[in-house]
Amino acid sequence: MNSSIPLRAMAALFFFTLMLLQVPAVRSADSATMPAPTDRLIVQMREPGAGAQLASTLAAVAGVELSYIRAFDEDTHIFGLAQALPHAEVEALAERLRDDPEVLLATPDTLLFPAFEASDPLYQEYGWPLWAPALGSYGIDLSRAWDLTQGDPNLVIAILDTGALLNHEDLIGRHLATNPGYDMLSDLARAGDGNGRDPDPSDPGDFVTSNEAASGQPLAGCTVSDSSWHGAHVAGIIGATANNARGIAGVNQSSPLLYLRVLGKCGGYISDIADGVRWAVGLNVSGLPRNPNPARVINMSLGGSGTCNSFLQQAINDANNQGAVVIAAAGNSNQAADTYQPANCGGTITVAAVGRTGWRARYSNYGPLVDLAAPGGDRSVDTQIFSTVNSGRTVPVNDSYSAYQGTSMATPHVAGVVSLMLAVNPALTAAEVLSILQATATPFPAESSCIGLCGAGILNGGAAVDAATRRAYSSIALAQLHPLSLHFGGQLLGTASATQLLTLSNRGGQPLTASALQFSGAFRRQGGTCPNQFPFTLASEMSCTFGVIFNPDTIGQQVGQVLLTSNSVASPHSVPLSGEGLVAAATFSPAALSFAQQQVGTQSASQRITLASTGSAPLTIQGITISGDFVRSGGNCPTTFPAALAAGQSCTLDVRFVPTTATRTRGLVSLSSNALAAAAPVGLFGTGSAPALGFNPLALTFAPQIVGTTSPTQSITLSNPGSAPLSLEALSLTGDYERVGGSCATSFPATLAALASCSVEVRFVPTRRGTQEGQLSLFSNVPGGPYGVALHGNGLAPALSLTPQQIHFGGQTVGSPSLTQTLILSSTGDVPLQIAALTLDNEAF
Ligand SMILES: [Ca+2]
Ligand SMILES: [Ca+2]
Ligand SMILES: [Ca+2]
Repeated sequence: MNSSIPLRAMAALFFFTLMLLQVPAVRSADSATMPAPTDRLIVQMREPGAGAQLASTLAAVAGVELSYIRAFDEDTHIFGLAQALPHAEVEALAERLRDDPEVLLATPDTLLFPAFEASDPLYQEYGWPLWAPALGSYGIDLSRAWDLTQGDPNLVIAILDTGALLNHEDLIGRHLATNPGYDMLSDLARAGDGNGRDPDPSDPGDFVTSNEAASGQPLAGCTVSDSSWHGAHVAGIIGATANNARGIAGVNQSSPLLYLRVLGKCGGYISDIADGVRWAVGLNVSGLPRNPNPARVINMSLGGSGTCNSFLQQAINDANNQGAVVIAAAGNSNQAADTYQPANCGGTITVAAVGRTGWRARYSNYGPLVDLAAPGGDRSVDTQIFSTVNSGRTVPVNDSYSAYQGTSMATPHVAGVVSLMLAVNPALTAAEVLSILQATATPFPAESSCIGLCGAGILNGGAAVDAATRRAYSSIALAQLHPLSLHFGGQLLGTASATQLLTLSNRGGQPLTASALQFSGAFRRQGGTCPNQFPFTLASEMSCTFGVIFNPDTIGQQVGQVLLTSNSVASPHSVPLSGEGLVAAATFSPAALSFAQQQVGTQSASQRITLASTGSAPLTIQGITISGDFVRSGGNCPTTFPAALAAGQSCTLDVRFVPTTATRTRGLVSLSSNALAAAAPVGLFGTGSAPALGFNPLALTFAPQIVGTTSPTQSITLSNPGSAPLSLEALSLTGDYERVGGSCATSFPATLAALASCSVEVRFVPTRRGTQEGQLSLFSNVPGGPYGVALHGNGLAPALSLTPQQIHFGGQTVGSPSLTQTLILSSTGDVPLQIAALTLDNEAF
């Protein structure tokens, strides 16, 4: 083996020189590049027989050492060379073998490779390949196709590639649980999973390390690279789960994916690929159990230079004869596809790649062998094609997504659409599929670099599936209800949803007679353009609409269906209906609030109530009322109505107690809303408190008192029989009365506690005679004041009167006395008159 090391290295060098310089092929005038070097030959003998004994015989014919690898068929065998040789040399050996009369056919067992170019995952918008074609964006109009079918669960799609990521989040469950496919790699070094062929097609990674590619190693001369996850990327384009809020959407949502692992590290042998084709369609492959789930669609996003290998061609013919449609990548070498296999094999639909703009992707092969083009991405003008991969650079690590470009990415778009065409019209042959694809293709935009070079146009999935449907149903009536289901979302109990339209179309060639439309569940018809009376007839290609509303009467998820009975094939047609009955509900917490005793006319501190919207529908609040001696003081609940509180949300109400009476009082916080059951109001409790004022006695009478003298003191008791402190603001006395003491405050303001009392000592100091009224007044916080005590007293004083007021004596002789006249002095006062002196102020009297 040591002697082969330099030869291997030289062979690899030779291969890459040819690739880089684009040297014309030795044997084929119209082949611009050479297939990769190989170390294997496929030889078909004229008679069946054990191949192992043929090795030495054929080695003598070929003039080189040959080892027996395995049986390809009962008459066909794979032989190994001592080292990989350039394709031309292996072809020369094959030609020598073909000259042997025992040999029917001999070819190099060429290596083929994934037809893609990976790149950094830079993508802002990656959905364009599936969108409807529009100026400047040439997608495949998948939504139109999906109106007709999302795939047939009984139709199998085979993917011949690097293997599967069976548990990728966007691919899990998309293969048959009992049959994920097969690992066809027979070469241990390329397989990388520790064995040869096995029933697990999982992709362990197709990375090539520098050690593996080193001189003398089995993969000597291979390009050192990270794992591509190419097979998973292709599988995602065909069948990644849509509408799962993850990753991407594949073209087909129902048909199982069957993985044939035929490419490993540094490509895969044509013999393994041909076996993969045969196994995929349920044909016998030497040494393997038969595939119990034959595929109708085969995707081959792979290839390599060279004319179509006859063994591969035979396998493709066999697959076609089994009814399978084979779709192959045109190749990425920017040259005519007739130099690239299996694109140049008969019985394949060969797919070139366009970028978003509908121009040929700069790498895409082209030419007369190309049947049509499909989105493959072109990083020089668009975002490439985004699909399912793994983040591992060698072995699998985490689910991931990445944007690749290539005819590898264009091909699965076609394979996916073909699977949808066969879902609506299983009778189509491969030739009919191709003719429909070409007839319905979107024309290349004006001046596109693809015109005349990339087949009939750009894949139009919507038009192709539609045409496949029409072809199937030209002689019958075919009712189609669109959309495939109606979802109404949440709807408040007892209310009707907005109307959604269901379109009835007659896709068949004969008149459709609709005889009944029945609803189940909380759904019913509401208008639409279809007649109200049944039966009615719809001509071919005509459509009308039924309006549908959801009017729930029970809470929670609800399903129903609309069932159309007609003369259509597959009648009755049903459309699932779904919706959720929602209810608004509200609760207050806590159930009651108790406030501390609060003085009348003052306000308490706030206490908080929480209002929660506990139903499944938004709570519409019509109002929040608070009764009794309570007021709202804040919180974030709405203050203007109506207002909405989303389901699950809550808000707060702050409430104060503002008593108006000194009693225990009760109030309520109540809600007016759309809640099905009214929220229990919150009880509010509090006791008002107030001061009171009492006097004892209520009036005070003093004994008569001589003016200018001071009476004995009398006591007035002032009491607060209330429940709040009494504020004493001032105490005043009017009249001839004065305060001389007592326990009540003497400076103001002052406070008299609830249930306390004090005294005021008062005396009477009359300044004049007679009745003297006075008042003790108390100014306080008791409403309606001031209140007071009336004071009564009587001032006493002496008085006199003289009668008459004047005395006249008349003329009188000097020296002689007059007659006596009498002057009467009377004591007219309240007390005895004390006479201190009586004087006359003229000596003549
Ligand atoms: Ca294996
Ligand atoms: Ca395996
Ligand atoms: Ca998805």
